Amino acid sequence: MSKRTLVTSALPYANGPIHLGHLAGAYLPADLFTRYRRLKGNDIIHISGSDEHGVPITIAAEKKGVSPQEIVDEFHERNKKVFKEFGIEFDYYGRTSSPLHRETSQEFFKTLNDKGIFIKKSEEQLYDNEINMFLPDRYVTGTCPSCGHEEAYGDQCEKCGTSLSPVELINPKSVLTGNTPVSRETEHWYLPLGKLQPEIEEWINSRSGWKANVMGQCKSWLKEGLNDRAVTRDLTWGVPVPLEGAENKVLYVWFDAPIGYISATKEWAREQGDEDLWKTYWQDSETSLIHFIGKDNIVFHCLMFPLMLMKHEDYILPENVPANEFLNLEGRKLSTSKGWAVWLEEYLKDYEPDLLRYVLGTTLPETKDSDFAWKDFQIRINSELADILGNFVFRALSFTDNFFDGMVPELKNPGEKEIKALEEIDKSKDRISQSYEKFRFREAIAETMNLARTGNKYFTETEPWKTRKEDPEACGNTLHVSIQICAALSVLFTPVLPQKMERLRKNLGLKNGLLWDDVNQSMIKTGSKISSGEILFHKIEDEVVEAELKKLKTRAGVGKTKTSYVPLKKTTDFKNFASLDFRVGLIKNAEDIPDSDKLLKLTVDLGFETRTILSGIKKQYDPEAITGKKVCVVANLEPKKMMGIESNGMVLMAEEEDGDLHFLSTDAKIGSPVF
Ligand code: B3M
Ligand code: ZN
Repeated sequence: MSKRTLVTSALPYANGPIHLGHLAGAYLPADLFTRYRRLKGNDIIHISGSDEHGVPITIAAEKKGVSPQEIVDEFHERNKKVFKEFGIEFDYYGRTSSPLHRETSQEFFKTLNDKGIFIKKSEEQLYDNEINMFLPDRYVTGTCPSCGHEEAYGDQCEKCGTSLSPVELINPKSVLTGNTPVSRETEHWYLPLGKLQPEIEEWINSRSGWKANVMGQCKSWLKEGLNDRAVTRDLTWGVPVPLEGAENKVLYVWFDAPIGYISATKEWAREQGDEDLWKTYWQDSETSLIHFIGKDNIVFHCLMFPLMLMKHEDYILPENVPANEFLNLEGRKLSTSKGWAVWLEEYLKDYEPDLLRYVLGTTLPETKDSDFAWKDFQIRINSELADILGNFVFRALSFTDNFFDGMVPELKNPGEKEIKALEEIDKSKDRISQSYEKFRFREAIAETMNLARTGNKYFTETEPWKTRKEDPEACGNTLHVSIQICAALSVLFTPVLPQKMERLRKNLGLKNGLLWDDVNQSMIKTGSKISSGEILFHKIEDEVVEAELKKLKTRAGVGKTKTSYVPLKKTTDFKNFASLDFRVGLIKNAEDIPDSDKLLKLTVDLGFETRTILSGIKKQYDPEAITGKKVCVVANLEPKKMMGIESNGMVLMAEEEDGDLHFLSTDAKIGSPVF
C-alpha cells in the first residue's frame, strides 16, 4: 500500500440530479475503497465536485430558459447534499466555477502554452447561421463514423466510447435549431495527441494492475491513432482562455474539469489551515492517485489528463483508473430523458442508504454492464441482509442478553467448531482486504457476507437453545464465539454499511475509531456488557417492489394501458402455414455484437443441432440475462447474413405497442415441433 492515496471520483455535471447509474459507475466504488483504506490506516483523501462548465450545462439552461449559473447553483447544492445523505464521504466537494479553479486551470493552460506544447490551428468548424454561433461538442448530434450509432454527440459517441469532434459526425444537426450546420473557419489551441502518442503509449504500456476493460479501451484507441484535440472553444460559458487575442474563447470543459480535482484539493488544504498541503497529494511520488470514473470517461482520464500532467511536469500521474462499465435498470438502458432511472433523492425518501449501498455494491458493473432490478433489491435485503447478517446478530445479542444478563460468556475448552469459526475471522479479513486492494468490490462484499454466513451457520449448528440447559459451558462458548464474529463484522462491513455497523458497534459496547487491524478473534473481553439485540434489517414486501416497478413504468410510459393493435395481415392457407417449421430451442449462449445497435448473437440448441441466430433484442436484453432461456424458433428459414455473420433461423418475440419485446417461452423439451 502506498504511503498516501488521493482518490478522485468523476465530477458530475451540475445539470441534473444523481441517479443509480452515477453511483454504480464511480461514487460508490470510490467510497468503498476510501473507507476501506481509511480503516487500514492509510493516509487517504477523496476529492470530487461539480463540473459546472461545458455544453451539457448550457443546453440544460437553454432548455429550462434560465441562466447556466442558476442551473449549476441548484444542482451543486442538491448533489452535494444527497451524496452526503447516502454516506459518500468526500473530504472535499468542490465546483469548477470557483475562483481558485479558474486561476488553477488558467495557470495550467499558460504553463503548457509557455512550454510550447500546444499547436494553434485555424480550422473549419460547424456553425449555426440562424443563431450566429459556433457549435462545439454536444451542440451537435449525428451519426458516429466509428460505429454507426445515430445519436452520437459532437464530443463523443456514448455507444462505442470514441471521442469525436463535431466535424467528424455524419449528418450533423444543430441541437438548438435542428439545422444542418455550415462550416466556418476559426482558430484554436490544440493538444497534439498525434505527435505525443508515443509518450502516452509508453506510459500506458508500463501500467500494471489495470482492469482489462480499461486497458482494452486504451489500447484500441492507440491502435487507431490519436487525433489532435482542441482545448479551447468559441463559447462564453467556461474558464476564459488567459491569452491576448483569445477573447470570446473559453477552455474546453475536458481541459478544465480534471484540473478541478487539483483545485478542489487546494481548497481542501485551505480548509485544513495548511495552504501547501495539496502539494503532498499531487506532487509527491509517494502518493498514489486513483481516478474512479464510468467507462465513458476513460479516454480523458487515461490519455488526455495524464498527458497534460506529464507535460506540466510538476505532477504525479494516476496509478490506476478503475473505471466501471454501465448499469442498466430492469434490463434496459438507463435513460434520464425517458424517465427510465432511479434518482437518489427519490430513493432516500423511502429507504435507508445502507440497503442500496449493499445491493448496488453486489451488482457493480465492474467487468461488464450489469443490471439493477427492484426484485433483486428485495431478494438481497430479505435473504442476505435480514436472514443472514441481521438474523445472526440478533440471535447472538438477544440470547446473550436474555440468558447471560448481557455479559459475554467465557470461552472454555473450545472444540473444533469453535476454533474453526474463530479462525474464519482472520481468514475473511485477509480475503476481504485482497479483494478491496484489487478493486473487486463485489467480491469483497460477498466475502464479508460469507463471514456472517459462517457465524449464522455456527450458531444454528451448535444449538444454544438446547445446550443452555444441557451443557451451559457449550452454550457459553457458542455465544462467546458468535459475539466475536459480530464484533469483527461490525468493522469489516463498515465500508458497505456504515450506519448499520455503527449501531452494531454501539450495541456491542465497542469504542469508536476501531481499525481493520483491530479485528481479531477476541475483540470483546469475557464479561463485557452488551446491549440487547435489535432488528437491523426489516424485510421488503412484494407490494413495495410492485409499486416501484409501476412507478418506473408509468413515468417512462412503458406498458401504457390503452393499447392500439397492429392491423391483422391478410388470410393465408393452411399449406402456407404448415410449411413453416417452429421448434423449441434453448439459448445456450448470448453475445454482444459490438458493431451493431440492435443485434445479439445467440447460440441456440435445437436438440438435433446447434445454431447461430442473430436477434434484434440488444436494446432490451442483457446477454447474461437470457442465457438458459427456452424459446420458440423458426427453424427452416433461409440463412441470412448480417454484420458478416450468418443467421440460421429466427427467435420468435412478441412486440408490445411501445416496442417492448417478450420471448415466447415454453417448458417443452428442446427440439419439440410447435404448431
Ligand atoms: N462531467 C462527465 C460525466 O459526468 C464529466 C466528468 C468530468 S471528470 C473530470 O460523465
Ligand atoms: Zn460510436
